[in-house]
Amino acid sequence: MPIDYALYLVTGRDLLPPGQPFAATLAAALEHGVTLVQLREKTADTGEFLAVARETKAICDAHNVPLLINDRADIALAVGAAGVHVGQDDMNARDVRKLLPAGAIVGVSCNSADDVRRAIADGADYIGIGAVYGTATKNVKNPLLGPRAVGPLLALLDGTDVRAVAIGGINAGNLARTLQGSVSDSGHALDGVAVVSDIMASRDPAAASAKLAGIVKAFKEGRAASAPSAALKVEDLLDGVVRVMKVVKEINPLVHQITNTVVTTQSANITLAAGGSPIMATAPEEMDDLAKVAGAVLINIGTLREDVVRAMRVVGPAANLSRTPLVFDPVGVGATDFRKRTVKELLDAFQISVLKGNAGELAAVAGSNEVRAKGVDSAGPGFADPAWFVRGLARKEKTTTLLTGPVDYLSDGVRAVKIANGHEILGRVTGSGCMLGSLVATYCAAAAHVADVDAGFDGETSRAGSAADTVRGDMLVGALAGVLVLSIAAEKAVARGDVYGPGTFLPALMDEVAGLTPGEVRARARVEVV
Ligand code: 3NM
Repeated sequence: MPIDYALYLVTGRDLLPPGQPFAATLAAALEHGVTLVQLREKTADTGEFLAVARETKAICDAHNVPLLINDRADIALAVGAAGVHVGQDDMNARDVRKLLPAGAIVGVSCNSADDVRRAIADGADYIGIGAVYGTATKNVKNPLLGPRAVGPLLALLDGTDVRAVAIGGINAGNLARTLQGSVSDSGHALDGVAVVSDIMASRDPAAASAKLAGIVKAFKEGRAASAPSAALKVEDLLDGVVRVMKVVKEINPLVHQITNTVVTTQSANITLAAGGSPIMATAPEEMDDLAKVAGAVLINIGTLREDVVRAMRVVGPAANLSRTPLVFDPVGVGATDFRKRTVKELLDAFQISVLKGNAGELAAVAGSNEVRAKGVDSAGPGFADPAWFVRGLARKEKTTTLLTGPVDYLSDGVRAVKIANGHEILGRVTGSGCMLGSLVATYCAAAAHVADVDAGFDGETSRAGSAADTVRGDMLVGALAGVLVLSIAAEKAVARGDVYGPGTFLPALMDEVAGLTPGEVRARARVEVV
């Protein structure tokens, strides 16, 4: 039987909700997207293990899904299972294989590069990489990897037939990030994910499985669909900008913004000026509801506080679940250890759609020493090759990346442009970068709407299944629209006779954003492919 690793259920009978029969959970999971099962029994004696294995095998057979047995080749043989999964403390893959019939599947748990190399050398068919996130299901002694440490392990499998799944704390909220964030620099992606509690402990294992299976399927289809063409025409991008500007005025997207206390009012106002509808909620209790209805979400970490971080932890996975564009502005991330730690944690926990920052901030996110930060500002002359840097960071974080400065650079990892609009006065008022984040989020909401319209969805159909990627819409166009609107409005504002300096500039900027037409943006845009 061919093995499909897409959604791998590892059992844990102790996690079943009270009164829920194991067989019912298993059958529901198999009927709703689970493609492979591992029976994992850590406390049962041999007789009980065998009895459960027989029952499990019969249910898996009825659904045509292969069964693997954790650790015990004897049980696998007794029930005719497809193979065995071993951990680092169990018999090694080579010895297990000797006990099993030809063609049996052998999988190995791996946490490090050494584990992966050994599994390859021992002839494993697949590896389980974990633990990615914290989990209460298993007493994990090794370091938690986070999705971004999975890619380098996947790269070790390049050129082999060894398949890979990730495991540990994976649920529907972090699944998109797990899949996207773990793609290696060489383009190696996970074959699937393994979950225990998200299905086993669920009162509705059918819905839980269907949700997970849908996200894996969307990710795989998104990768199979043609990559964005590197042959990029500025005119096409500007057509896109014109369209999203019009759409914002038509649909007035709700833009949910968790931002800092310095800029909240002006960020809300600039969103309104562009045609969006801002909501600046920060209470963790509201986050689930808002992520479902918002056209886009902005997370800005200026004036960061732990209670607001709690809200960010909720809103990110919720936005991923509804495939809502998520713009991330790591304000002043280089300034303190708290901000650095928080950004690392958040970027591991959910998939962002656009990352925006100045040179100091993005250097800190990338772990580059090339540019230093001074508080929330950059210090020094910037990157020697900003286009190369921004394209590389976009690839690494699997997100459209916007590097702001006197000239702005924008890339989705394939396409890259530079934008030469703007005015130095933007650096003399506080929060111009934050307002840019608000505008980017506003136009990304429109870009997502455009994608839904083009896919034939009418707003009534569930958008969760409406396109073959984890984010809907062209985020490069959304981000470009934000940059052009703010910078061209700034150029127009400073040219006015009633603007004498930063004090009179800010209200004039609001007016110019409100009055700016798509035609003016197209005519004044100074965009170049790089
Ligand atoms: N193996 P849940 S983590 C069985 O790191 C197992 O190898 C892990 O359970 C590893 O999906 C883990 O409930 C438990 O977090 C995963």
